[in-house]
Amino acid sequence: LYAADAALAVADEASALPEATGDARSFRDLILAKLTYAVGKDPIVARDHDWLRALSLALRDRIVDRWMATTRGVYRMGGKRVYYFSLEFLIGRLLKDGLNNMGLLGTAREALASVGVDLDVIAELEADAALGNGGLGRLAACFMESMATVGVPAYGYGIRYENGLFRQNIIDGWQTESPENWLAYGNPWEFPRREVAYEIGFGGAVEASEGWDGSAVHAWKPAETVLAVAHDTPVVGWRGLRVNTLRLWSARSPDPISLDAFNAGDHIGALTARTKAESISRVLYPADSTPAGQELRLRQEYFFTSASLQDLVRRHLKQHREIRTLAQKAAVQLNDTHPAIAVAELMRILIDIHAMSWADAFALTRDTISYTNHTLLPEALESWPVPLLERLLPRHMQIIYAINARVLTEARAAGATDAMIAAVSIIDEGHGRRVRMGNLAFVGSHKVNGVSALHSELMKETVFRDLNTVFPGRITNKTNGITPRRWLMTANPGLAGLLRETIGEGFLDDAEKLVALEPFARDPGFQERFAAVKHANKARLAKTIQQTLGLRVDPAALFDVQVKRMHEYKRQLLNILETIALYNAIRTHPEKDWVPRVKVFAGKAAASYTSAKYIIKLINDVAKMVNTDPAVRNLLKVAFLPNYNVSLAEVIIPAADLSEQISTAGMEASGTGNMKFALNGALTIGTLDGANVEMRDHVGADNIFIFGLTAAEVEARRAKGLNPRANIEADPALAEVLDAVGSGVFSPADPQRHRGTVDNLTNSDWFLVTDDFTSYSAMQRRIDALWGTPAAWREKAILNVARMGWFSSDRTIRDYSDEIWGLPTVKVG
Ligand code: CJB
Repeated sequence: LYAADAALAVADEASALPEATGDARSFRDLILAKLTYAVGKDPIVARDHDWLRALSLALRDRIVDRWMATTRGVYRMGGKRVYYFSLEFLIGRLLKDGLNNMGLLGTAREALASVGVDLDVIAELEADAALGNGGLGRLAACFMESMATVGVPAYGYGIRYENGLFRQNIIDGWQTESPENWLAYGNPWEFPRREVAYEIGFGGAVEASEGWDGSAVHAWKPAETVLAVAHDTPVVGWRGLRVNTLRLWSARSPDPISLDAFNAGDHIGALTARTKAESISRVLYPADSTPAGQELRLRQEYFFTSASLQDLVRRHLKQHREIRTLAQKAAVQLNDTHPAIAVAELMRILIDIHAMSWADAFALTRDTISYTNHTLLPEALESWPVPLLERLLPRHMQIIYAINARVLTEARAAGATDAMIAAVSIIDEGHGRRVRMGNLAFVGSHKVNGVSALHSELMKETVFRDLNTVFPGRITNKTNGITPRRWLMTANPGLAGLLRETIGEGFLDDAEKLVALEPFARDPGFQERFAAVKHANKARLAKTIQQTLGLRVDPAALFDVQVKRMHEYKRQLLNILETIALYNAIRTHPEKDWVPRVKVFAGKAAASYTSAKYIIKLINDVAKMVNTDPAVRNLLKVAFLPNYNVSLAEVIIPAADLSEQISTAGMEASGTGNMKFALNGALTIGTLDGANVEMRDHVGADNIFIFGLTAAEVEARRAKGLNPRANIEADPALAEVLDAVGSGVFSPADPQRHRGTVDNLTNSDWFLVTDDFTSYSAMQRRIDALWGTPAAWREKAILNVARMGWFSSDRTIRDYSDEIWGLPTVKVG
């Protein structure tokens, strides 16, 4: 091979390069062949990006072999497939995860070393695929990996956004947004399938006629058509045993250009229709828990839902010939309400295209679909104005009315009162007639799940109280999980290596085997090694902080971390206010034995979310003052790292000592960051919210720091009327902090800057920051005390790692398979 010879010549010259052996040698040859023939570069002049592409393509070849074997096997078995419908897949980088799952990490490292390339250096160049906003999107990515791991034949269906989540820049402490461009260097993982394209209609009218038996037949004649073109990415499971498909749709115009307009000299106008069509898959909506409310968003939702349903129905008919068996062969999981229009679209396909009766079609739809709810926040419950739906999807609006009429009849028969009828109705008559997508998803599903035990119970009492009465037993819980391949093995190779040496390899295949670590929790020798791994991870994060912020932090300090989307209910504000209280205390009592802390924050605010942006600014204002104040003598540092994403999370999480999970109880549906931190040996300070509750049950109440009001207490206080002024009066430290912030101590150039934030806390405080401040602060001081006894701290940290196995997304997927999808799973390893 010419390329190999050339590279070897290079290697010869640099005689210090190690020789590759065995598998590494053949993998090196594959990489060199890719570099030469697919990238078109001579190894002598290849740059890091070229090596990255060559390596990715080499790995992809190996994955594709398994992919085809899996796909063929699934077809031959003729069993059920899962279709995970999600508007978001926050997958991040794929190279290291793919290498790890294929067992090629060491091989690739050696192969590259033999040609003078450092795997870690080129891996950093891979774009971070941010096709999601936060937890919901990352959950979908973890689920895809776990489905491949536990042997659930699955397709993920979503949108191939050309621009993922915006880049966050911090300029003078303020967040600004710029477009993200993950496809700039191409995407080595995807296979465009130009031949797999579906027509997606919008607008127009419905023509009704009489069928052969006198029944009404409806034909929708859309005014506009857009093409959905498939792009497939293989998703490889642990040990490379099975590979599933992530199929993302890209929008194309059926008419790329209006030649008449072009020839008439209107060169821009000739492209208008195309631009409009393609705008559907242009950009991910930067909305997290707040509805975008734009027509384009509804178009995106229908676009990917319709394409996905058309695709799976086609696959089903091709293999099984008979539409009536759909629910036996296909389970459609709706990730939040974003694809809820699937209920009406599947009904349309079954009735209008396959001529099914209403009753049969509805039974089949319900048996096929299930729905996951991710939030109780009222502003996040999607609803669309009836006139908009009528205009954009006229046939679907008819179907929704018809579904609703039957649901309301059913509800009446079950004894529903007028108030209950109003609550279960798909149409909200109270706010200018809107279609409630949550209710549509609920009535069209056989199971509706929440994402933690607490959240699922609250669903029954709040958003879906009356629907739960009319359809008892439909709501179920599936506590979220995280994939330990990405969040332990590849993000924290130091810890994974130590665990392998200590308890063997069993935990790699079954995370619950991490319990074997328990006997080592108090072992001084093991504690030392465990602490050394943590220290190395902290040194790495310290380097990142130095490089991005020019701030020096000491890896020996307590690293106290809150990273997640910026949201008032997540209460980054509580954290920074307590940080200020600590700052004040250090200044007042410099003689005390303070524990050195580094406060790390990262997270994006939705572009339109003003109060969240002010919280970012406040954190940065505080950082500026604290970090340069000689009086604090390095006892406190504050770092806000810009542009939080999956790759940054992989650096931050393994380096944390303390994980902040401090949402107002009852408001965080589950959280998944909380699980990632604990699995990596951080202790949690948190409220009894979301999955924190179950984490406490698993790790033990002694090994987690729970403070603050419970969900029931929060509700009671809100019902009685909040009284932030009384809270502030009762805690002088809090009063001092609010005085300082409100009067501009941290913003001397603009003293009024944070007045609004303080006024809001003083006058309303919907998120109960002032109610929980005192207990939060007290808990932080207890944490300081524990830090002073390293053996006790380490014991708890090790027990967290040992007991977090249950939170593997493999367990979550097994639960979905058993209780919602009706599918078998396999043991790994
Ligand atoms: N979640 O990320 C989002 N976006 C939303 O619009 C609504 C909810 C989050 O989903 C995660 C996965 O279930 C949860 O862990 C998290 O609590 C929730 O906020």
